Amino acid sequence: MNRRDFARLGCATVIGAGAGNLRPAFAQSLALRQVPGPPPHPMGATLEPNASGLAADFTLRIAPMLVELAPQVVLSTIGYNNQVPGPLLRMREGQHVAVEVVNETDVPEFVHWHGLFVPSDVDGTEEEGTPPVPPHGRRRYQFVANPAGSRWYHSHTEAMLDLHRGAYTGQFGFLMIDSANDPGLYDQEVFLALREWQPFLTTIDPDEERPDPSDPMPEKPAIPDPRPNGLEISAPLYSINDKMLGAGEPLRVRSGQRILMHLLNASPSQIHRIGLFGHHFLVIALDGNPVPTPQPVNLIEIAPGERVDAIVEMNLPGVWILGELRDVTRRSGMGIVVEYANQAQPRPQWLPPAKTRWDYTIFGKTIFGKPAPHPPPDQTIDMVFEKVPGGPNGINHWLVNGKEYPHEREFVFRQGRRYRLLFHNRTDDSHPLHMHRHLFELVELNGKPTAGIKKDTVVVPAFGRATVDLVADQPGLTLFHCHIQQHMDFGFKALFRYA
Ligand SMILES: [Cu+2]
Repeated sequence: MNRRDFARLGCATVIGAGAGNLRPAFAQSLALRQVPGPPPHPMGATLEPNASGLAADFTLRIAPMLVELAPQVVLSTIGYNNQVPGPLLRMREGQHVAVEVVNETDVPEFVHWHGLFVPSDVDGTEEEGTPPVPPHGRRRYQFVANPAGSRWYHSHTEAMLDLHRGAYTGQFGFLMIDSANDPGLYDQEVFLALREWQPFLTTIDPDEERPDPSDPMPEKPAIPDPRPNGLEISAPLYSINDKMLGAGEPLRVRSGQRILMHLLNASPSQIHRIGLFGHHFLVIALDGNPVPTPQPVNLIEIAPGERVDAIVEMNLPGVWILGELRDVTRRSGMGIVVEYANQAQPRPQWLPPAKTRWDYTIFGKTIFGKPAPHPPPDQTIDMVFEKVPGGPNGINHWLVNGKEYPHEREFVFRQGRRYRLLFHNRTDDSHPLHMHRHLFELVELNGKPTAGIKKDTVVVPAFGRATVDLVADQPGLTLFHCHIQQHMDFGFKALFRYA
């Protein structure tokens, strides 16, 4: 069975009832900030901060809901405030924020504030000791909004084999921390979350293109692992925000406009590549952090957990599809129509962008053509990642330095010290590695040096190597993991402690 057959199979299982009664959560609201103007309302029901001292600034209600991906394609999931993505939480840098979370489900939940510098007991993970939001209970998360940039929030609950929990649900949303220094050189601001739906287990690797054999693979073993691959997660349905390609409102633009796109991969499993024929994405920030050297690219690769902020200049009038490069993924929903004003021909066109490789290092800081130097680290920590193909239950299991989570005292930070982490990916998959509560700076990727790129999630390619620097300045338990939910659940995580 090929992937297209899977797509058909998946569609057949979708419940089709009730579509007529559902209001699309996005109703005509993708055209956002016109400059000058009020703050944007990309999620329809943006919650504005409340000035009162005692009331929460935001309230998130976790409850079962239906999401209408397209007419006759209605899924049952769990979401925040009955919308997918959840409400845009917009705040100012340095603002004290209280988020009241009400859990209307039967299971404990955790809300993680991805990319924020928050204490362990607020960060929203069981491993770091954050108390859960109890079933049919509530819990208030209070923190200072920091650092500025494109952040997001999502469920951090363990799912294991229950594909209706954690990142497999609709529990995710954008969280924007506005800096006072935002020059705002754009005409519209849009929020685009990439999503997979209806996950299922398969031995077919749903991953993006296979590694290019010409890629450096510094961690490739001399003798390949002969064990057959175990079960991984795939998906038959895709969307951008809550709509499959063609089912939602188009992104309406005018010639000459500059559109600021906030891209988020809120998917549980897959890396996605997005293109828009004839247009360039000027990448200005990665994971919400401004890059030293913004560069135009013709495609964006974005892994689960990552964000890319890019400005697209609208200079090729027509009706286009902004979408996933893989035909099956785009046709199964991952795309949005971009419509210039006054077009006679409304049929959207997809043409693949010129094929280029996504490379973080081109956005780095250079001095006389060379990457800026890094201060020497106080300590280097090697982290080796391995796969146990088809382990217990036929699921792949994952090892960090030879063992599955938990690790007792392997990873210890001392306050104020500078660490260099060397990620050795000895597996045939790419992994988006996420460090909680800290930012790190990319130092090297497969032997290619770079500087000045601050991220919280980095993709280490198959059999590849990445080096990052981090200053231990956020005391408290700190979770590190692969952002692919199944990998995290089956061993691919580690807890850093402060001495
Ligand atoms: Cu992984």
